[in-house]
Formats: sequence, C-alpha cells, structure tokens
Amino acid sequence: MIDRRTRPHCWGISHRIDMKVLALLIVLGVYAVAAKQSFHGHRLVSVIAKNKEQLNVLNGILRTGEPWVDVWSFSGINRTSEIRVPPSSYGLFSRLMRTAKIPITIMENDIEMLLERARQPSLGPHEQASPYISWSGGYTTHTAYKRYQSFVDIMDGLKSSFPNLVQEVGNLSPQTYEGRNIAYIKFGTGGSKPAIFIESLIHAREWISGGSIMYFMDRLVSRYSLDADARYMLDNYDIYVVPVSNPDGYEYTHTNNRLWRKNRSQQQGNCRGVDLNRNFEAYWNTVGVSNQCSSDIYCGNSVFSEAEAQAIRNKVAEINSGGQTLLAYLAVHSYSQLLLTPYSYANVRPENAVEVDNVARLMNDALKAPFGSNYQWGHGPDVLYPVSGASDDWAMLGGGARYVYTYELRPRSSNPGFSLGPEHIIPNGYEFWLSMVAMACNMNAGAPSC
Ligand code: 0X9
Ligand code: ZN
Repeated sequence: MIDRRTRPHCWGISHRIDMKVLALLIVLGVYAVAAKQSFHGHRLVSVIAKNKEQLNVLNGILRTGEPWVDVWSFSGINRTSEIRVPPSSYGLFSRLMRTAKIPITIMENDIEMLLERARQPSLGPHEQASPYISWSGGYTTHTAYKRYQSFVDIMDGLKSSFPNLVQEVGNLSPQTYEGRNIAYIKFGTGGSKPAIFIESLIHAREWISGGSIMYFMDRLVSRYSLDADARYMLDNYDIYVVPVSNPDGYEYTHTNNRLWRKNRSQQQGNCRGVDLNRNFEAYWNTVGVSNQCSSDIYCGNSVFSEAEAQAIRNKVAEINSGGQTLLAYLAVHSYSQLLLTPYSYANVRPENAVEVDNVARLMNDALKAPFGSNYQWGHGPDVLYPVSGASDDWAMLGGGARYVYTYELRPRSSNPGFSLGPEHIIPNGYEFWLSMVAMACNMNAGAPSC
C-alpha cells in the first residue's frame, strides 16, 4: 500500500530528477544548436593554373563547391587561387590536381589553427606606431567584431546622438529569410543631395567589411565638427549604409560556421543558402555561378529570388523614385586588397569608364597611403574573375549609379584570409575612410572641390 504521505515526497524527487534531466537536455540541446563547425585537419592550399585547360579544371571544382571543397579566392591564368580542402576530399582533390598537372602548395595544414592564431594581434609595427591609430573611435570602440544586434543598437545610438547628421535609421523591406530586419542608416544634413550607397557583409564571413564600415560611420559623425573631410562628405552627399546586408548569414558565422558565405534560405532538400552576390539582375546565371545549392556561388533558382537581394533593390528603387540621384554604389567585401571597377559580367566597360577609372586610381592611392598596404585596382574580370548577378553590375545597369566600386579589403592573402584579427579594423577602417574621401572629392557631382 502506498503511504499517501510519501507520494508528494516521491513526486518531489522524481520532479527534481526530471528537472535535472531537462536541464541537461537543454544544455545538450543548446550545445548542439550552438556547436561550431571545426576545421581541424582542413588544409588551405594554393594552386596556379598555367593554361586554359588547367583553369577549366579549377573552374569545375569551384562550381561543385561545398561541402567537397571551399574556394576562398579564385583567379585567372598565372594567378593564385586558394582553396580549403576538408580531409575527406583531399585524396580526390590531389588526384585531380595530379592528373591536370597542377602543383599544390599547402599554405596551412589545419585551418582551425589558422582561425585560432587570428585571435592573436598581428598588426605590422608601422601600423601600431602610426599616429592615425590615435583616433580609435568616437561614439563606439573598434577593437572587436560586433554581433548584428550591436550594429543595430549603434546605428540607433548615432541617430539619437547626432540628430542633425543622421536623417534616418530604419529597416529595408522585406526582412531576411529567417525573419530578421535588415537595418540601414541615412546620413545627411538636410535637403536632397547626390546619394552614395554602401552595401557591406553581403558575404557573411567577410567580417572586416562590417568592422571597417562601422569605423567609417563613427568617424563621419564623430569627427564632423573637427575634420574638414567629414564635413565635406556630409555637406555634399547623402550617404546610405547597409552595414550588414546578410544578417542571417552573418549571425550564423558567429554561432555555427565561421566560414559561411551565403544567406540561409532553404533550397532543394536540406541544402541552404544562395550567394546573394549572384542573385541580382545583371546577366544573371550566365558566368561565374553554380546551379547547385551545395556551391558557395549558387545563384538561386531565379533572379532576385532572395529576400536580402530584393531588399537592396527596393531601397535603391525608392531612392531613385524619390527624385534623388544615386551617384555612387559601393560593395564592400574581403579579402585580397583590390578595388574592382565594372562591369563584372564580361570584358565590357561602361560608357563612362574613363571617369570611373580616374576616381578608382585615386581611391586606390588613398588606400595605400597611410600604411603602404599593397592594394591593386582594375577591371573586375581582369583583376579577379567574371561573375554574373553581382550587385555592383546591377547598381549600374538597373540602379542607375554612375560610379560603382567593389572593395576587397584586407588581408592580401589567405593567411589569415577571412580570419583577419580585429586589430585590423581601425587601420583598415582608416584606409577605407581615406578612399571614400578621395571618391567623394573626385566624382563629377557638381560639389565644390575639396
Ligand atoms: O565573388 C564575389 O562575389 C566577389 N569576391 S569575393 O571574394 N568577396 O566573393 C567579387 C564580386 C565582384 N567581382 C568582379 N567585379 N569580378
Ligand atoms: Zn565577398
């Protein structure tokens, strides 16, 4: 017979056990959800195609993409391409290279170690000693890569702290695939001026883009009353910034996979992600894309299929329909230290290529100026590779922008590649700042000279 008095007691014990089990399950569950992908044993290799046949082999590899290999940078004949090869793919990869007679140089045997090392500061001595580093931020600090919510909070804070310099902080429409808002900010001092539109972090893993943009935004308003450069920009232009154009992907690089590039939309089966920089209407699905979702350059199943690409298109359309001139469009990426001019889709130049290139040269000089960084500028397909469906081409073809540039920020090469340490935010932000000033000062926009 069950002693009734013991019942509550027994229930209490089993309840406590249940709670423990529940807590354990929650911990395990959270761990499972938050467990980060490890890159132990993944090699980073560099290869150079010496002729067209070899380039075709590399191109074939690029097209099949994740999870078999992950192409970090891809370039033309006689240029270095850098590829992450997981241990399970290495046998096949090296056989393919041997057959094609392409020598493999191993840059790193364990990419997890590369990511780990990037947590150690690695600034060059000239940068540490530079007087420019003495301006290390006004409204916010720039010593760590920020999560998406911090970007949003800081933009809200800039609006309340500098109401005369920030006209709007809002959200693009539509929201992301996972239901996040895509925040934007509009800097301006009133009236309708020629617009500069800056898009960054469309590729999730290119963290330095967001860091440099945040430095730029901070400097623009914090130094307005102190620097002629900041004043010139805000007195003559309206500047729209979407610092995190792919928030779902960006958050995923913080929580799950540091090397994720695409958005997070669900495609065929369980496969996720479209390369947003292949989803715009610019000779979509013609060159430099894959039709397989597993690839990092998957262009989606139709042009503008992705919410994040639509959101940028819609904002630019709104700017244009509001009677404003979209003068310049900047797409900010990393890495390789390049400044690319349009068009991306083929060996074709816009009719105003001369003025676009003149400004690019000056922007590139500005990038090199403070620290002697080795930046290179040129026509996208020449310097890098042709791509279709990229936002830069669309900005000119469909968005009506007269000056269009794609930045590939620091570092120069794959070591450390995407895992560039946060101590580079300020120097790279400063280089980016100077090149934006050079652009603002040299475009034909009817603004007084600098
Ligand atoms: O491939 C891309 O989307 C960009 N490079 S990245 O390494 N950041 O992925 C380059 C886009 C623009 N490309 C050209 N203008 N060729
Ligand atoms: Zn990119």
